[in-house]
Amino acid sequence: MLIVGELINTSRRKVEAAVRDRDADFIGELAERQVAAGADYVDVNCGTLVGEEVEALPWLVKTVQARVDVPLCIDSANPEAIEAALRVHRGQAMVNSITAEGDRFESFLPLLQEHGASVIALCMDDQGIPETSEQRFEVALRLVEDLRAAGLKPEQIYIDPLIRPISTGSQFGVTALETIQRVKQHLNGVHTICGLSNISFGLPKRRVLNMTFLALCLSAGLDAAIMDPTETVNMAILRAAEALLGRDEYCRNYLEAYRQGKLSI
Ligand code: THG
Repeated sequence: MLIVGELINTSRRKVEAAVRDRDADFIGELAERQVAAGADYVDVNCGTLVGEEVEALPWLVKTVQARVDVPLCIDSANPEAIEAALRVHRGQAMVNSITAEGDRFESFLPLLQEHGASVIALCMDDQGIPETSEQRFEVALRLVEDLRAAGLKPEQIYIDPLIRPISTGSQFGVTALETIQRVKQHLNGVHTICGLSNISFGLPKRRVLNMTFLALCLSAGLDAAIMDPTETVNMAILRAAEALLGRDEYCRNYLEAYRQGKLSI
């Protein structure tokens, strides 16, 4: 399971202040803590800084990569900000995200081709986010066909079913899980990813829902998660679920996590 650390996001007030002040220590430390906790990628998102992303996003990339040696998940809807960030990124970045919306697809595609980046593809198009898993899979299929026709390999593509809170629709958990299953079953080599914490929005004891949903997603075949790796409960559930689902040979990662004291819940 690939872990994308989500904490460097200006929707969090302290992060927004740090990015505005160009506080490299604060951002660097947040990156280090996530990588030490097990993040394989670090997400960088400054979407709340409207009109400033084109300068702020490449600053984030340089600041994070000065402190940690992992590739970044470059999280923006703005193609100019993505381009500026890709220009300064070292290694193979993950672009977060393309969609099947006509304008968004057209503007992001050449950036992926030029930089050889991986990409998260959201199950939405010009009609919005489809209601059912059948319809979300149809969008995923179209995205994969179009990305492959443009030269991307299946392994470079991460389909995100899009998680909507179960407080706003009781079937939204099932819809996401079914979409993950369909992609894994029908699209050979294509990866799945999702942001976990949205599932519990508007409900109490969110960690209970988040960790249970993480286990269910793993069972459905999820390959990667955008999450808070410093949340020890999630990491413990993750290692346990991997071991139980035969995704951890000789329970090696589970035992290693135990030795490092990382299985406390
Ligand atoms: N899919 C993809 N990208 C994504 C998401 C997704 N990027 C953004 C988001 N969803 C995942 N990232 C975050 C980052 C921070 C928080 C949640 C998700 C967070 N939230 C606080 C909370 O939930 O309590 C609220 C913010 C605060 O601290 O005030 O921290 O789904 N491809």
